[in-house]
Amino acid sequence: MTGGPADRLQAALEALDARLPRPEQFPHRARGRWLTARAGTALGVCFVVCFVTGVWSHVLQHPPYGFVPPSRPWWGYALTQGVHVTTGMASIPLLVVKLWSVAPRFWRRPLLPSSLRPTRSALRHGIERVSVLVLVASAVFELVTGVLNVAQAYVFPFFFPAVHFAVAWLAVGSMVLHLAVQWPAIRGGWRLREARRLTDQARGGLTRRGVLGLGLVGSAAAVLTTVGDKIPVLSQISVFSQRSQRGPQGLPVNGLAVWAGIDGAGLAERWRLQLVGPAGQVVLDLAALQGMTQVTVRLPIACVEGWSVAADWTGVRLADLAGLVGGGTRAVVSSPDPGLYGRSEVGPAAFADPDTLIALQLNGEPLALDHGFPARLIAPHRPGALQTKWLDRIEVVR
Ligand SMILES: Nc1nc2c(c(=O)[nH]1)N[C@H]1C(S)=C(S)[C@@H](COP(=O)(O)O)O[C@H]1N2
Ligand SMILES: [Mo]
Repeated sequence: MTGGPADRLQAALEALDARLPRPEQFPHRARGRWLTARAGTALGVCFVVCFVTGVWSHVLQHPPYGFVPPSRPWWGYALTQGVHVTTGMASIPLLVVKLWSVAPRFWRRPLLPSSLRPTRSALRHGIERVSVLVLVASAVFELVTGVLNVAQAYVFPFFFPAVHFAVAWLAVGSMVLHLAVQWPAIRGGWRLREARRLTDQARGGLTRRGVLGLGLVGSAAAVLTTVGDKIPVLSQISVFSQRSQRGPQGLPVNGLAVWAGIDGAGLAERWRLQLVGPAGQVVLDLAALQGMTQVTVRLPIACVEGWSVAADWTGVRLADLAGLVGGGTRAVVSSPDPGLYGRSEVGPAAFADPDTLIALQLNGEPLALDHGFPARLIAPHRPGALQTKWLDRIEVVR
């Protein structure tokens, strides 16, 4: 009899293995490749669309060096971000069904390394398990942080956009790996037509069609209950999206004046806009801006949270103002708001766009204080976060 530490460890592992559950202990007639392949494909399609629109949204909000964000089509950001948030919401019930359908497989053997000497197949098995773990963890992380952000519950101890973006690559990378490994099983699952033989325990309960239907109906419900924040006719049934009509002048507010330290008392008289450009500096008061050519455009505020609401904006073209200080190709606009969105850059396409305004009015009235009184930026195809409010300085760059 050998009683070395290696043997004792081996015996302990085997004992533990015998006590842990096995996949066969969780039978259900709906579980199996038929359901997994279909729920997984629907989830995969949602995830890919969500990823692509998310990357585009990220690049528009944080343009990498040398990239010029296009200013057309004017509805581009509202569409991409609307699709991003909607496909994310649609993914949640599909992910629940997909995980339910494969969950017992977590207990597949070998669960623990059966020997201390790793074999090639044990290694392959281990890598596959770790990649599934990364996929599930990153997918759940993306959906949870996304929902919290949309709900404006900023509970994260990290900068949401950077982390949500980084983890998305982890999710997509492990999804590609997962697809490659599971490709035969997915194809097999789609080809399965005839009913499988059922074990006695597995009878009863929902059929696989029933569970898949539940996932798809849940997905449609998730979309319908949230999409009203960008499609006004659906706002009545979209109980989870009451953001569409809140706020003064029929427009939701993101970033209150009090948070930004903006005091409205006597602001109209006190306020000055400092314009700096290649030809020098000009300081304008509100009357001077109102005396310039006024233009009205209809453009949405399209927030990263997925809501978008269009409005009529009236003000002075950025290019006209830039002309007062020698013109240029781009600008940095800023406000006294010390927060993250207190300033933004206007790239060459937006700078030259005739619809890019320093808006003084919203829907025919002077801007409400919370919408950026006395002056804010409004530009086409621009993330809401970059439609900077309470401007007091514009720096024109050649
Ligand atoms: N100075 C400043 N501008 C800002 C913000 C802010 O917090 N401070 N919030 C931004 C965000 S995230 C959005 S979605 C829009 C919302 O504009 P609204 O409040 O007029 O709807 O303003 C943007 N401009
Ligand atoms: Mo926003």
